[in-house]
Amino acid sequence: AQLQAEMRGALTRREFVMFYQPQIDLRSNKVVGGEALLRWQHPQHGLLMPASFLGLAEESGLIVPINEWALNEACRQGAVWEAEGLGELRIAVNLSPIQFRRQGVESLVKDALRTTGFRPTSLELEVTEGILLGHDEQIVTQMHVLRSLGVTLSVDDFGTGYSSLSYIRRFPLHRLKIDRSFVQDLGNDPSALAIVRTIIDLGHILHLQVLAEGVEEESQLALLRSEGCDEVQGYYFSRPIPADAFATWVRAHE
Ligand code: G
Ligand code: G
Ligand code: MN
Ligand code: NA
Repeated sequence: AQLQAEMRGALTRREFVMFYQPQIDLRSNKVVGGEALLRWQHPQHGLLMPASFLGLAEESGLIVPINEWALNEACRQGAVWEAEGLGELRIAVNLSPIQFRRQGVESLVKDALRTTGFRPTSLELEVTEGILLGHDEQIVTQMHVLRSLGVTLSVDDFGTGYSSLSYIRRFPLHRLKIDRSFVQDLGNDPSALAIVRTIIDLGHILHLQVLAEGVEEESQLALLRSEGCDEVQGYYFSRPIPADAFATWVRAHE
């Protein structure tokens, strides 16, 4: 309750920050983007991870203004990096299911792009399988509008939701993000390898790009490469880091 009360003022006190985690293309070995991840710089508790406050934010509805801020901040930062010549980086922003189910996610995104001047084709929105499961016509429509803006859509934590695969065809998606639980078991669990291989094949058959999350070891990277995975992100390359550290990392990686 304490934390929830404090969260109310946290936006105006500018206590939220975005961290970024590099995403690497396995063919070129270049950084192609970054996932924007929310952090709360709490005056007493220090840097808080989403796991410790997102639940509260969703319950209270504060997730809506917080995520609006997160989207705008990520677009603003993306535009700055582009102006600085850091390259055409794609920035991926997580959208909460609540945000997506509300009407007007398109105007939220349009406004963020307009006020920041960020290139729409450089913005990616990550949605969870849960959002897609409703088979909701309104959501399909919203996604088509987002896509018509040039924004891309990816499915986060793929493979962990309910395994109704029919939805994948119905939505204008660009990318599947293999959940890190499968990647972590790659070396020691044959079924994890089978699942990863299946997701990569499925994605490619449906003309989707496939990114593997949570890559921590060289051996995982080698397996993903040989299985034809398109992109990776994980501690092996970098943890999520503050914006200035991310820019430095990208320059050093070139
Ligand atoms: O770093 P990690 O602890 O950063 O993030 C954990 C989870 O928190 C992510 O998988 C993601 O689902 C969620 N998350 C991170 N940033 C955001 C954000 O800006 N908005 C929403 N809705 N979820 C986020
Ligand atoms: O949106 P989502 O669940 O995918 O956010 C990614 C989460 O995964 C964040 O909490 C991020 O900090 C975490 N993460 C990113 N790379 C790794 C990794 O290599 N290992 C582990 N254990 N977690 C990671
Ligand atoms: Mn994500
Ligand atoms: Na994930």
